[in-house]
Amino acid sequence: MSNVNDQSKKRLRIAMQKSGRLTDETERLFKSCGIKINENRDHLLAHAENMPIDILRVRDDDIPGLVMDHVVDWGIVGQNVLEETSMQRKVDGLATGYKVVTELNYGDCRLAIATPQEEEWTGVECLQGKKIATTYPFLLRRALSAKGVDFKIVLLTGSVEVAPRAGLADAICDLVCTGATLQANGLKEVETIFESKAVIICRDQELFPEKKAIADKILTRLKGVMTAKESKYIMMNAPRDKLKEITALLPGAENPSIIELEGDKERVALHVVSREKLFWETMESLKELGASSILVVPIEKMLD
Ligand code: PRT
Ligand code: ZN
Repeated sequence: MSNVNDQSKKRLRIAMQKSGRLTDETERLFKSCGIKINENRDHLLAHAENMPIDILRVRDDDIPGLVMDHVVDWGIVGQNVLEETSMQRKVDGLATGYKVVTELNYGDCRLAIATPQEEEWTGVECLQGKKIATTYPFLLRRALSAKGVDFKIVLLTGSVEVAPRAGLADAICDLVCTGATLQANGLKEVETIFESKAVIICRDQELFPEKKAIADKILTRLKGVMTAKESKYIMMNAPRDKLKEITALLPGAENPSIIELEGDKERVALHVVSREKLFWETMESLKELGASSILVVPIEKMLD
C-alpha cells in the first residue's frame, strides 16, 4: 500500500486524448521532450520508459475533470472543452480549480455560429427565438445571453452540422477549423464566440517536490521545442562592409557569429539564430546587399 502512495507522489501523471485531433500532436510533443511512451494506444495507462511519468489515455471531455478532481497532475486539452466543462461542473457543484501551465501551438480552432447559406444575416438578433444545435451549451449561452438574445438549445454530441438540413435546428454552434465542413453542409459562419487552442493544465494544488522537479524539467524542454519550432539557424557569406545592414534585416536575430573566410579579405561567413520566420522577401533583400550562399536551417531543440 505504501508503495502505491510513494509511486503516486513521485511519478507525474498526465492525461491526454486517447484518439482524436489532439492525439498525434501530443504524442509528437512528448517525443520531442524526450519522453518515451508505449506506442499501444489501447492501454489506458502507459508508463514512460525513461522518466517517472505516467500517461493516461482518455476521451478529451474527461480531461478537465481528472485534473480538477486531482486524479492526474497535468492534462492536455482544448480550451473549448476546458471552458465548457468548467461551467458545467460549477453548475453541478463539482471542483473547478486548475492552473494553465502553458498554451500549446496546436489544436487551433474556433467555436462559431453558422446558419443556412441562403438565410439573411444582419447580426445576432437574427437568432432571437431560434433553435441552435450545439455540443457547447454553456459557452453558447454565455455568449448570446451577454448580447440579450433569447434562443433554444438543441443538445447534440455529434453531427451538429447536419441539424439544420435535418430540420432539428435553425442554426448551429460548432467548432470550425478550415470551414470546409460548414460549406459542405450548406452553412455559413456568421459569428465567432470562442477562440481555442490546446493547453496544458495542472491541478490547483502544489505538486510533491519530486513531481514538481519532473514537471519543471518537462516544461523547460517543452518551451525549448516550441521556441525552436519558430526559430531558424541562418548561414550566409556576406561583404564585411555590409554586416550592419544585413544583421538589421534578420528578424529576432541574436548577435551573429562572424567567421573569416580563407583567402577572402572582403567577405565573411555569418551565422545567426533567428527567433522568427524568415520570409523570401528578406532573403531577396539580403542577396541585394551582397549576401550569397544563404542557408536557412530548421532547429530541433533549444536550451537557453
Ligand atoms: O473521442 P473524444 O471525445 O476524445 O474526441 P472528440 O471527437 O470530442 O474531439 P476531436 O478529436 O474531434 O477534437 C479534439 C479537440 O481538437 C477539440 O476539442 C478542439 O479543441 C480541437 N479541434 C481543432 C477541433 C477542430 N480543430 C475541428 N475542426 N475539434 C473538432 N473539429 C471538428 C468540428 O467539430 C467539425 O466537425 O472538425 C469539423 C470542422 O473542421 P473544418 O476544418 O471542416 O472547419
Ligand atoms: Zn470529446
